Amino acid sequence: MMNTYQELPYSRSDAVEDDGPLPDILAFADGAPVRTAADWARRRAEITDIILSIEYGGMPPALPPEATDVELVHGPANAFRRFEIDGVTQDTYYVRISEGAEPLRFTLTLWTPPGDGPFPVVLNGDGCWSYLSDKTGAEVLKRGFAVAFFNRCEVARDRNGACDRGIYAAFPGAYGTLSAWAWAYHRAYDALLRIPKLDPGRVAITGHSRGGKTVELAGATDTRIAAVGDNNSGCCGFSCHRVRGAGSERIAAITRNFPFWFDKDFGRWAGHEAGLPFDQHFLAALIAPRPLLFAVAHGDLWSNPVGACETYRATAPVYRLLGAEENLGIVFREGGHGHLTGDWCRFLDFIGERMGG
Ligand code: GTR
Repeated sequence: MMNTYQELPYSRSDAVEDDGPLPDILAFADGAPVRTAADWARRRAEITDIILSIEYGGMPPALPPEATDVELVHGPANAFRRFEIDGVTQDTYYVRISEGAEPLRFTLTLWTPPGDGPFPVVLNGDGCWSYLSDKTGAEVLKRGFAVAFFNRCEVARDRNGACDRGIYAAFPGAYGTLSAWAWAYHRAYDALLRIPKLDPGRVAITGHSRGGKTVELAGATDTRIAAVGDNNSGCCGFSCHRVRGAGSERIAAITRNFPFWFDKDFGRWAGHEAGLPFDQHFLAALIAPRPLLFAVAHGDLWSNPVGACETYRATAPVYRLLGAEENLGIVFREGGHGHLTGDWCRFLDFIGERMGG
């Protein structure tokens, strides 16, 4: 199911705007080549600093798992009888983070398949739009995964000028909201550690659009996350800044409409993409060698399918260096922007093959 380099449906010549070569990911900032996995570990640290500071405004403080606690507020309830899957339980938890200047809490719901586990988990934080449909949940459960979901906007609002609330009141800082949401995934992971029957070594995360940008960043900044499914993330997610197909979003538009998602100075790069010391392959490569799937819709021009192919091509050498080329995937479907049950199923097939389900 995974497209290989040769099968990608778009080439660079499909771009309507091309700002030139991408920064070489397998060369250190001083030009020295990255040849081995040990070299990559050092290059990885360099790349993390570059992209986090310029694009996302850094991250909120890293916390030890003990700083996050869970309280069961409802459950277990028997769910999913109508899908003829017997024995699925639904539990609802408050997740509390205690170490900040203000208390912080969000709600996490968990569906667990029948049996003793330990179960692999798919975690999704896009509840601000809609929680997972039962139809999608049934597909996840049938494949033997537990599914956990929450609303990332309970941690950081998706609004301009909300920088004194939620996480920003608990942990003041200059990080953008995408970083705050990524951090929420890390705390949700800490919460899962407290819940029996789950396998902490097999937690995959998936999200859509701005939620896709979020899961890439969350996977890039926490190696405990076993796999990432980036659905239609586009600009500042899986799509290359320098190579843009017709109708693509650019840094100028995204930083005008959503300045609070990013470092406060990121908008300065609008129109100066050629000079950026990174491109989005830097973010994707931070997930290597763990499984990473880009899900692209041909009709979602705003998310720049041509640029997604470029990011894929530019990330592949890192996966190759680490002997995990099969773990970088890209899939395409007809139609427009959306996180459809079919998109979930393709991600589940991808991770099922790679981390078991
Ligand atoms: C758009 C934004 C995109 C994408 C999308 C979404 O308005 O420009 O980058 O994030 O929202 O999240 O649905």
